[in-house]
Amino acid sequence: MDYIKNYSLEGKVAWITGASYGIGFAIAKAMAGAGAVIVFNDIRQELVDKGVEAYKAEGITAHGYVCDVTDEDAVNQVVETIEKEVGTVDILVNNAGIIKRIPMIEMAAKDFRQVIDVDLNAPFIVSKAVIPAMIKKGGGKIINICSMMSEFGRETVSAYAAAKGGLKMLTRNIASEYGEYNIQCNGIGPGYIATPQTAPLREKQADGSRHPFDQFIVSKTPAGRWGEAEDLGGPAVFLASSASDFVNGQILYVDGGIQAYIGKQPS
Ligand code: NAP
Ligand code: GCO
Repeated sequence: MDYIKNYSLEGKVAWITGASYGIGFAIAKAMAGAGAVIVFNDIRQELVDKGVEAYKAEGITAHGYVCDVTDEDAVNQVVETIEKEVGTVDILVNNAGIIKRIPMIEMAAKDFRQVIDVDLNAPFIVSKAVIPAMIKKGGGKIINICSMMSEFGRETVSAYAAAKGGLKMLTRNIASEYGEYNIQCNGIGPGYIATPQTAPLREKQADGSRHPFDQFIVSKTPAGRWGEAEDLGGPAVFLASSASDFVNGQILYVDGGIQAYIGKQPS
């Protein structure tokens, strides 16, 4: 039997939120490579247009929509449009996310709320919008992009850690509540990945030396490097495919081993 077929996404519609670039873009590329039809959204038309071009450069005809994932009416509208223009969403990747690195006692409540809104409320809104059609269709896959901050805290990321910790439990609750409808909901917990979101943590210092956080992460990661967005493609295809039909409510950490390692003694 051709076992690799279990990893095929042929004929599936995959919606990766906020996937004009970064991790979402890499996951969409991998899913397209496994046969999925790609749908993505971003907040601004120019970013959607840029994203469509970027996918085209990879030989992918992606369907792009302008949609702020925190806006429930806009999300419900775009789901209706996707279902008309592309088809029922079989695979949802709640990828869109923001971070604000501010010491907690200096953080304005509105900033805290905005991070929670994008990183936790939006996955609730988008999942709620696609689950009814998944139930009608006989099943579906939801993948929430969690984080190491679903498990750990660190200075200046209180809102983000609270959101990603909540997203871990939302993942488990969707798995619990909708597993009987053949819907599997799992999370991917990336380690430290080289994308625009983490660019400030890798910026060269004035004297040309590496950012202290860059050195810290590399010394804490057995793989001895930052992750690339492409490192997440394979795990995402696995969780989107029938090869993972009995995997539910799990967070798959893709972190180069950072959570297993005490860290290299500073030289
Ligand atoms: P990124 O480069 O900042 O990309 C985030 C994407 O989300 C952008 O396309 C952004 O669009 C979109 N987005 C933000 N707010 C949105 C909204 N309200 N509606 C629609 N789209 C929105 O981040 P990334 O590094 O690729 O991260 C992607 C996901 O992985 C996030 O959930 C992040 O928390 C998570 N993650 C990242 C890392 C890492 O090390 N990079 C590690 C663990 C988890 P705009 O450009 O229009 O804002
Ligand atoms: C930070 C980073 C991390 C990564 C990621 C780690 O400031 O600590 O942005 O939060 O984005 O979430 O898994």
